[in-house]
Amino acid sequence: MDWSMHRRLTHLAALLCLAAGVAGSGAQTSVVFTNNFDGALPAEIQPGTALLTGVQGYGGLGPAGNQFGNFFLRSATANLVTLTLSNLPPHRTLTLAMLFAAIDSLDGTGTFPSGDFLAITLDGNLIFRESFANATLSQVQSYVAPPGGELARHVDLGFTGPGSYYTDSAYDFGVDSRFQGLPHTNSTAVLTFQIEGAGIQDLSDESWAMDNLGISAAGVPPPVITEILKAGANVTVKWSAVSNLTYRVQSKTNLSDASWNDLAPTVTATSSNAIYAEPLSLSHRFYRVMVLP
Ligand SMILES: [Ca+2]
Ligand SMILES: [Ca+2]
Ligand SMILES: [Ca+2]
Repeated sequence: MDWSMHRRLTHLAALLCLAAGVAGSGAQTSVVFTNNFDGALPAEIQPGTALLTGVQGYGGLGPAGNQFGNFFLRSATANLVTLTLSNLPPHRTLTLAMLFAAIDSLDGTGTFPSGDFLAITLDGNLIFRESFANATLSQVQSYVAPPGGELARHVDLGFTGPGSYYTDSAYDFGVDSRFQGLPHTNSTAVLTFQIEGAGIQDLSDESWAMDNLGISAAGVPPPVITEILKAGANVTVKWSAVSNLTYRVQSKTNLSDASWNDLAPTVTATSSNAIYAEPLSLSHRFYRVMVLP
């Protein structure tokens, strides 16, 4: 080993420590969509026949900072509401939060007029399908809310009624773990919401609404450099990665250099480790890796 190579390896060893030292931050969570339905509908929502509607007696239901208010998106049963998201940041899971209004005489599980199931899909995969019942106490509702999830049950909150078959219920899906940490990595996501089944009736008989809809993305661990080696005529940089995510490697010759150089090409990971090689002759000594959106 000549002197210059010794110096290089000394620097590479020092860098390995540096990279491990700065990589301790945890996975990040970011809100990628939120809407309280109090203004014009955003382009991401395709409502079908659903309409922005005053919340009536639902107003104020919910925990502080997450209450039904002003308007929500009210839908007839059978109508499909679609949320289409694009340009999502790198992520491994999505979490859905919303306030759900079960309005008037939804009839739960059974044969007509029963058969009123809220179905939610993510990229065509069913992630939730449960029935909701308001009309009589003997009807079967399959949905069981977790603690804090039921905001009202069999209460007159407006729309058709009061009383008889037309009482109403309200739920906070944001506290239900079933909507948290949904596996997802694509940069686009399509969510659909629909009450379907054998029990579909008209808007004056039964309906539903959503308020304070939010989607957050989480779970991208920061890349951690695990190895920097001289391999033949190259220096190789290896790091922990997530399949299908794209990474950029940067380098600088001296740590005191003002800026990092973008190395080309970027690397799209195909496994839990990714690797980049550059010729030794470029004399870079310090490397870092970032995940690209
Ligand atoms: Ca609202
Ligand atoms: Ca009602
Ligand atoms: Ca029904």
